Amino acid sequence: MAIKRKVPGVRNYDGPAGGWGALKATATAVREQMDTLKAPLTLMRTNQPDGFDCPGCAWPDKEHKSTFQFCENGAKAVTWEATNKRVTPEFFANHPVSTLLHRSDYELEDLGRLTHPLVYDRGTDTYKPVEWETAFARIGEILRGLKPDQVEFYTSGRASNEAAYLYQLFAREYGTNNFPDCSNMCHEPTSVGLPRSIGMGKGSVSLEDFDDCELLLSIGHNPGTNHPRMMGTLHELSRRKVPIMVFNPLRERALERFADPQDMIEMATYGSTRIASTYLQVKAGGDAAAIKGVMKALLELEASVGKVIDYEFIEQHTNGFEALKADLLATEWPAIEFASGLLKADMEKVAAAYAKSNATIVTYGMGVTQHNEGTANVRLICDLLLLRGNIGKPGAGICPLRGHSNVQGNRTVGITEKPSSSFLEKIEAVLGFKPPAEHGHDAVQAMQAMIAGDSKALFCLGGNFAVALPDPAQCFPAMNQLDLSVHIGTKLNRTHLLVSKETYLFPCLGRTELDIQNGMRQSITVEDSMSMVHASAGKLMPASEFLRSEPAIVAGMANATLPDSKVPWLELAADYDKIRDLIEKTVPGFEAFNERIRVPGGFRMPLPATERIWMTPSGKAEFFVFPGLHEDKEVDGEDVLRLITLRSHDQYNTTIYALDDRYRGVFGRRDVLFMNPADLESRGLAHGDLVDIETVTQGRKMRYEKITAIEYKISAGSVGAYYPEANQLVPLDYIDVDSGTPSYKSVPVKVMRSEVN
Ligand SMILES: Nc1nc2c(c(=O)[nH]1)N[C@H]1C(S)=C(S)[C@@H](COP(=O)(O)OP(=O)(O)OC[C@H]3O[C@@H](n4cnc5c(=O)[nH]c(N)nc54)[C@H](O)[C@@H]3O)O[C@H]1N2
Ligand SMILES: Nc1nc2c(c(=O)[nH]1)N[C@H]1C(S)=C(S)[C@@H](COP(=O)(O)OP(=O)(O)OC[C@H]3O[C@@H](n4cnc5c(=O)[nH]c(N)nc54)[C@H](O)[C@@H]3O)O[C@H]1N2
Ligand SMILES: [Mo]
Repeated sequence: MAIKRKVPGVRNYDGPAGGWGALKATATAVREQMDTLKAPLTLMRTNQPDGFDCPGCAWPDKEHKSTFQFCENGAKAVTWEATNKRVTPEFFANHPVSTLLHRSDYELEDLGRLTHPLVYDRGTDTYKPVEWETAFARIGEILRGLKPDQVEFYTSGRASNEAAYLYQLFAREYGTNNFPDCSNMCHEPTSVGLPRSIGMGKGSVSLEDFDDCELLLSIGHNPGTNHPRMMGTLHELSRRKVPIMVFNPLRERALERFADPQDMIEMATYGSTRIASTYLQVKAGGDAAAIKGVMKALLELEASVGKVIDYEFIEQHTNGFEALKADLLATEWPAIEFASGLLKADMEKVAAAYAKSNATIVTYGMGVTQHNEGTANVRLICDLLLLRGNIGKPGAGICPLRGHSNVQGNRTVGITEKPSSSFLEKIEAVLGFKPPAEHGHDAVQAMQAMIAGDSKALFCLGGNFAVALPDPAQCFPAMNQLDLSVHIGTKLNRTHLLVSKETYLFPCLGRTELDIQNGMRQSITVEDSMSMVHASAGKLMPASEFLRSEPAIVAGMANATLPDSKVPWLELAADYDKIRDLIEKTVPGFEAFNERIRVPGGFRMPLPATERIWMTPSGKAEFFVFPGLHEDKEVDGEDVLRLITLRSHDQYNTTIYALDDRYRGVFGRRDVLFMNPADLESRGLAHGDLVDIETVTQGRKMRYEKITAIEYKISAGSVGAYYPEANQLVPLDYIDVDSGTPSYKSVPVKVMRSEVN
């Protein structure tokens, strides 16, 4: 075999995930962003009972206990916000927007925290400071001249419950349900699929369930990077000898081996713990076939040894088992093997472990949801769990790993383009205005309406809307056509620079910062992945004296827009307890809200399925028959590969902290394409060759040119590249029809050698 060529910035990573490398990376993040004296205290306050909630991820903490939970990527999220760097009006005066657009996403956010409210000045092509009230008045004036359904209200899941609640009230009193949100690009298949199967749109497990669980199936998520606090739980499970079976096209180091920085002995001895007991490298989009295979093997086990299917549970609690069984029996093994990329023996092994386990948890992430059949995938996972009564019993259940730290809470308090009639009725009864009933736009629909010129204004409560969406070639110009765009953010990003006829950029307080309103320190609330609602209160001095809180900015805009409003906007923004009182009166599950968040750890939202109460139309959990074996629309052509777009270890969505992806062995660069050796070879390519990627679409040509192909442990037929760069290959209408979520994990592409000139 030929010796593998050396590729700059690409090398093997042999160590475990976590360990001393994680401590070193944390130290670097701190040194580059913060005053080293201030940093330790700030990090110690993360996720403490009286401190702030980590903005890094939505994994819960055990009773918000007081031992400091070390987490590398949590530390990056905190230091990124608590940075000493500032991007000031002087900077903006000297840097026209058109020149800033040449900077990378990494360079833009690295400029530091925004300090002043800004308005775009077309004459000089610069952002200039503006008075808050002047800006609000002008925004109100423009909005009063537009039809409400021409305006889009985007939310990124970092916003607090209080900010999100006021925001939806503002949009609804103004007259629209246009609520594109980051969830529409993320876990919408969970929010749509779970209610159909188990009668609620949220996960059913609590952190304590992991203590009783006997088998964990991890499908399509990368916790070492994206849910780092989950690694402590996985580490404990492995030490308890609980089998952890992973389905993932890529070999993710943290799912193989992890050294827990909390574990002194492991650290001192350079030891590590195996995580996955079985690692199944499915094809991208092969999970549906794989899960069907596991269920088919389970039926075969039932036929041979018996006592595998929980008939009592099925009889009492479910509908549709016979149809599922018939479908599984009719599906042939060779087709399952082909579509999943796994062997029958692999799926039988999982089925055997599953049959043995008295309590099984399935955790899943974007590898499941971001496919053409994302919603159906979620339902298939429910099928698997229902077959053995694994919902509504201790140690078992379904565990979607949410993205942003409060994305679940945003949905709970009303950020949805399809509100229920009971919620709207409550709003009318309590607030005294009639909110619109007609459904609004989700994220892709909002952008499509902007491209068509139908939508004229866009509000962004956080996030990086245009960059997070697919197809920048279409989305970026659409931003420029708008009459108005208004951004509430902490740091500068590309969406802010895609200016409209009038554009405002409002700097807000972050999670870590003191929020004083009317002389009183305020706290906000968030809901984690396991439906625990708790308070969070920042402690740091704000990045600038001109910042306002998100609730204050939203209330200010609403107050200036709606002269006859029924809502006492400024009173609410002056005391968040009053916002929580309104949430309590209009959203179920928030009884005694203000009292219960004063208890450390907060409280859990009601989750009927955990008590085997099924809020489906039939009153039972519903089995679902996944149509066929393919998660993604098939396309012709033998040399078609499936492109997975994913996150590096040094990024938070579109925020790039640094250019390394340590566990995958990539350093100082992001322009690589992970490929299986066989796929390289069959194209006459070698590790390190420059390639072009082209999307196989009927429409316009989409190409990503001159990217370096590297050999990687990824399943044959699947290739991987980093998001957001690879969004130029994802068509905007390439979605899961049920949920509207883009299929970012399965773009059909061809890979060819670049023409070097
Ligand atoms: N540090 C950090 N933390 C984060 C984020 C971040 O960017 N950085 N983002 C936050 C957000 S918003 C979210 S949604 C979550 C995202 O967390 P994840 O769900 O972990 O997201 P991805 O990085 O997109 O990784 C998806 C994983 O799925 C695998 N995969 C891809 N396609 C398939 C498939 O077809 N089948 C299977 N079985 N696996 C597949 C990939 O190899 C990868 O390991 O993390 C949140 N937390
Ligand atoms: N190709 C591809 N595309 C994807 C994905 C993928 O896997 N592949 N994943 C999708 C997913 S899961 C998601 S969730 C979306 C993410 O989409 P978004 O949520 O829109 O994007 P983020 O990158 O998280 O937003 C970063 C910006 O948020 C702002 N920000 C940070 N903290 C705060 C705060 O406290 N308050 C306010 N107001 N603003 C703040 C900063 O200005 C920062 O620039 O991207 C989606 N896009
Ligand atoms: Mo997400």
